[in-house]
Amino acid sequence: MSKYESNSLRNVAVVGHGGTGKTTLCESMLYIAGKTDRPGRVDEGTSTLDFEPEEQKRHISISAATNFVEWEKYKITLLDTPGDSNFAYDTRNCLRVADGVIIVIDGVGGVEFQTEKVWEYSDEYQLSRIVFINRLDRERANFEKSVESIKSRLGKKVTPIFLPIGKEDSFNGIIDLVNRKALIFDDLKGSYKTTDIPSDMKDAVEKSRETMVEDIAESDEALMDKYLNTGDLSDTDLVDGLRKAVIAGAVIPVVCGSALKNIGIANLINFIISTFPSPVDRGPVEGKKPGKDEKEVRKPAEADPFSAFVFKTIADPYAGRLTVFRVYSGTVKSDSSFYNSTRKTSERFGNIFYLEGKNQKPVESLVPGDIAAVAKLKETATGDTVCIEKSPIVYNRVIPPPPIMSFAVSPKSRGDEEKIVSSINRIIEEDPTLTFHRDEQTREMILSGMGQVHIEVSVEKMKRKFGVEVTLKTPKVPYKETIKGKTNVQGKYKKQSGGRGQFGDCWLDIEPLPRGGGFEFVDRIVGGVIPQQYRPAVDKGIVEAMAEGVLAGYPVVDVRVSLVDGSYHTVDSSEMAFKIAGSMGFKKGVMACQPILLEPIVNIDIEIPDEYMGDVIGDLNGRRGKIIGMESKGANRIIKGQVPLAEILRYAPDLRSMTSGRGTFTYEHSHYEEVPSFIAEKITAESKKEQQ
Ligand SMILES: Nc1nc2c(ncn2[C@@H]2O[C@H](COP(=O)(O)OP(=O)(O)OP(=O)(O)O)[C@@H](O)[C@H]2O)c(=O)[nH]1
Ligand SMILES: [Mg+2]
Repeated sequence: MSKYESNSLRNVAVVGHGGTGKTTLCESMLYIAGKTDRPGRVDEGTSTLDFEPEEQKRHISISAATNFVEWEKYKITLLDTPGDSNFAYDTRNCLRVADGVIIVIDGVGGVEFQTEKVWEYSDEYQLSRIVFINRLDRERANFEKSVESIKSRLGKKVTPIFLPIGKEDSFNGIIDLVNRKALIFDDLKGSYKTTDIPSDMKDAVEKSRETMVEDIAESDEALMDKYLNTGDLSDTDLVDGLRKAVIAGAVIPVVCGSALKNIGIANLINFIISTFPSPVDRGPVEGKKPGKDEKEVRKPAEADPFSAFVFKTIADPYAGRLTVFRVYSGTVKSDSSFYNSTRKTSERFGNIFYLEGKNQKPVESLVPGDIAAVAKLKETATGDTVCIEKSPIVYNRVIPPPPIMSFAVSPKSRGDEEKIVSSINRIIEEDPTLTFHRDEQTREMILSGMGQVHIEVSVEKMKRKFGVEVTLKTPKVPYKETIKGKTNVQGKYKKQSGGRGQFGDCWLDIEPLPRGGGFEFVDRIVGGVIPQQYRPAVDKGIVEAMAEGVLAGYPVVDVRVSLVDGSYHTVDSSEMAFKIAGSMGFKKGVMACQPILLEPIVNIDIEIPDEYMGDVIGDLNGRRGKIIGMESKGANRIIKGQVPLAEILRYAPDLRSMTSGRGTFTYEHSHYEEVPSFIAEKITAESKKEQQ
């Protein structure tokens, strides 16, 4: 039996802009709930949640981490997510399985761009939220301004439930508007004394309370009637009404505190329990029958067949793979067999445990809503559903965003290529936003991801976990070559010096094809001037010559070559001789056809707030980009354009700094276009240098 009932579970994702104090807030909750002896500190590397060396080195969260606190009969599972947009996929997966979300806002910075993003994600999953205005002890922190920024940028449904007492350095308590109590925190341990409301705050408190009561009353007709009749609501009405309103998404309460000074934390924990839905409150969840479009529903009940969703995978060099999942229905015990309905395979569950940061706490069985992990599953990956084979269901996964930045990776020590491939594959297991392929043309191993930090961190992880060191380089651009003119050319190969000679002779018509036309070989020989058996050899010789163009050694494309004439020798002619003749003729002919360089052009969609339009468009012009269209998306603009790949190899960090991190973009290959001659000259010269 699980120690908990589904009713007493709260699954809470802690999200927000980078550095707003999410991890510190979780550490503070762990400390206040008596789980740790002292609060873990991100900056000192003692956080139980930012436990990975890559996080400790940078003092940021890179990977979502899980821990839980017990409070009375409740178990609150905390999903501490990274704020950096490089790692937003992990954050989204946590939101996918959470029942409530705490949006942490910095009391100095107010709403920032990543706050808007996590707000959107929370809308997408229809999650109940609480906004926590943190870091109110900092200089220039301003509660009222922060609330204003939430109202203007995120929506009007927010209503303060706590007010801060004191400012900046002297911020030392909160007022609970529901019961009109002032709580003064006089040490850093989170303990507090309850006092009367300071006299200079009485008016402000009454005003804020009235707004809060109105907001809560408006969410429910019965409450509204009561409010209109009596002019107030009882504490119980407020608490119950608030819970309903938060679960329905009609009200978003704003609370405040200081995670670093443990102010307002116990109150936040109480508030989570009293307002956030349990898995049971969230009700049945929808999925599909495997491979079909038919709906399938599961209730958060132990009697329903077991189903769970995998939202995270951790590659551990020693313990193997760790799979983190949320149970949606039914129960599961350690040491049982299960069915992966996404991959249609069976998996054996060994020991199940709760995660406590990097530590694991074994648990015998789980109930609906529980979040837990299991080691050593063979095939199950992030986004998969596991369930009972007899009653299969597949839940929607979070689609990984397409990569936006690539690097060429090469081993630091020779002979490590094999190891690179296997360790990259293991890192990809835990992070599907990384992709890896070998470029056929440039022969480089390309690692792509969400930005520079993402790739750098992944490479550090590879070194730490699997002992492989690589160097990162900007990838080569897969240029191609083609021709603009036509010619008729002879390719002749003749070697007659005693014994059997070599003789092949062909006349070729070479002409350009439209972009994307590839290569066409046309046999127009009449009267058998070249016998049938030698003609395919000419084709082969040309294809070989096309692999390395005459300008800069890039593959030649978009040409048609017609074999129109030639001659042969009854004894000395061979396939080999005609192959060489074809290749010679082609190389010579291309020189006479105005060879040019082609470069890949990508379609790019850039989403930015309006105020950056001028800068971003100007910059795009500087990158030889063309703007094709413009669209609006909420308060943002989407610029649709085309730009040479060579110009956006480092666009991810550039756009980030141009827009203070608020711009995002995606791109995909579109087509090839001629490289302007002043650039082509440089590329040709460089490639000649390299070839030497
Ligand atoms: N003054 C003050 N500093 C705080 C408070 N909460 C967090 N910090 C500091 O803010 C910095 C960032 O805190 P984190 O907890 O790492 O923030 P985060 O939101 O988890 O950051 P990411 O996970 O990287 O997005 C650290 O230096 C914390 O010590 C607070 O209430 N007051
Ligand atoms: Mg963090």
